Amino acid sequence: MRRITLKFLLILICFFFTPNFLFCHDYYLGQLTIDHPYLVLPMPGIKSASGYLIIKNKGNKSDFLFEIETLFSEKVELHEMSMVGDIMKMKKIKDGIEIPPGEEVVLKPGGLHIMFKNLKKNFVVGDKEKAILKFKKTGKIIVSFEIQQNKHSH
Ligand SMILES: [Cu+2]
Repeated sequence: MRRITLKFLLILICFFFTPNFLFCHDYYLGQLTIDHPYLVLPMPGIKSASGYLIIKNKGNKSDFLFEIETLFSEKVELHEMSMVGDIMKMKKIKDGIEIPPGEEVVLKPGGLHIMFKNLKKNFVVGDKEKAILKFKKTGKIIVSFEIQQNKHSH
C-alpha cells in the first residue's frame, strides 16, 4: 500500500515538476534502476552527442557501467569532466563508471557523461533512440534516450 502511494507521488512529481513528464522513464535491471536517459541534440554539423542518466544501486555490491552500444553511433565512450585550474577537461573513463552499493550516480552536464561519437543519423527533439547499457555484474539492458534540446550552453 505504501509503495503504491509512493509510486503515485513520484508520477505526480514527474508530471508537475519536469517540463515534459514523458522524460520520466525508469528501467529496472536486478538491483539497478536506470532513470531518465536523455541525449542532448548536438549543434548542426557536430557528429557527437552527450547522453545522461541516473543509476541507482539498491544491492550490496558495486557494479560498473562499462560499455554502451547503439545503432546510431559508431563509437560510445564514457567521459568525465573536471576542472584543471580554470580549464574544463574531458577525460575518458577506461574501467567503467562505478555504481557503489546503496548509492546513486548521476550523469549530468559538466560531470560524468556518455559520449556518442560518429553519429550516423540526425536526431529530432522528442524522439527516442535505443542503446544497450552493459554492466559488469548485472548484465545488459536496452534503454531509450530521449532527445532533448540543449537548454544551457557551457
Ligand atoms: Cu565527453
